[in-house]
Amino acid sequence: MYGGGNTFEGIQTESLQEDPVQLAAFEARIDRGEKIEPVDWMPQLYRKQLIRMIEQHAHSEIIGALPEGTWITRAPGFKRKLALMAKVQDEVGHAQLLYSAAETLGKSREAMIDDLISGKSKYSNIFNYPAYTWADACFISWLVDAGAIVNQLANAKGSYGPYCRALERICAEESFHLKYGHHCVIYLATGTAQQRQMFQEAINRWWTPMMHFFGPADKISTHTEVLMKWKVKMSTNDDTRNQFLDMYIPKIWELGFTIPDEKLKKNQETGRWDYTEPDWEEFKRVINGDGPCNKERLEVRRIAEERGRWVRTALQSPKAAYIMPLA
Ligand code: FAQ
Repeated sequence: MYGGGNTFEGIQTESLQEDPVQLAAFEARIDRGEKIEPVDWMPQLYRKQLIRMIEQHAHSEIIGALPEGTWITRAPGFKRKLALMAKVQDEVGHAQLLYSAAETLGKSREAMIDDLISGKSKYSNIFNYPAYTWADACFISWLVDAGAIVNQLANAKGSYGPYCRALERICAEESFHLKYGHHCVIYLATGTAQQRQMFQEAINRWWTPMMHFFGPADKISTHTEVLMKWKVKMSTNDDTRNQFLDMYIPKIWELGFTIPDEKLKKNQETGRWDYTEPDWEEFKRVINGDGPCNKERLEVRRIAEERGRWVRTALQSPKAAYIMPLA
């Protein structure tokens, strides 16, 4: 098992006591493909796992806005600036939808943000890497969004109503991001030798984090089994990774770029992709706070939280609106 055993917040995942009659009725509803709503009975572990996963997803959207956000002022041309600004705004909007979905399960938004800033909660590994060049920003808009869509389209058919509805809306917006990202990459791919080289270097930098993005290999994943049983996760990490490779490797190769993995090829017998197992020790370090940009990302969030406090206070108290600072 990955991450130190089958515990969740100190609770043995397999020993939570539930009323067997209620549990059986709940599982029958899941098997029939019904949606579970906030007012419905649900096992404690289902609730906890959903909070963990939706909260991590929300944090990923809000932190995910940062590497691309730094490119808004430097994007090449007015139209690219406008499009990127809209995309970054969308990502922050996705976080709002997801925090609202997680709140229906009983954890407050403030508690979630506190856990993000203190490092208690995780967020996607991939946003802890720097976007050095415009081509890095294009890689994120095309391929990271593509990976997110593969994962989210599957999970939108899952069992928890508020999360699935949020994912449907998010996927619709992500599809525009994907088109935008693809357009940016085609432009580089059909540009000068230097532009092509820039994107090739971005692929080389981002390939390992991209392989990590779908989560640890199934044989070392902690939560997949229970999440699949209760249809929170609709595809295992390896299956989602494979689906992404199936859809996007041909597109990358078609543009004449290479992937920095000599073992990467479609295995005709298994119908799946063979690849070099990405370094899971690096993954573990990055998701636990020791990636190239973790400290910077959380510091930006902490400052934003601090600077925005007076706005939240003002919104909660109409009187405070009259004593807001001017700057
Ligand atoms: N990064 O047992 P599993 C986006 C952790 S949205 C960091 O396999 P699980 C949009 C995991 O939490 C991107 N940590 O976990 C966008 C657990 O640790 P814990 C986010 C990861 O939950 C695009 C441990 O490893 N998408 O990109 C990662 O069954 C462009 C064991 O792993 C979602 O969150 C990771 N990649 O499967 C924004 C989708 N993978 O909690 C801006 C919803 C695993 O025990 C620009 N989430 N860990 O301490 C999921 O589908 C699942 O949670 C997985 C992980 C598949 C991410």
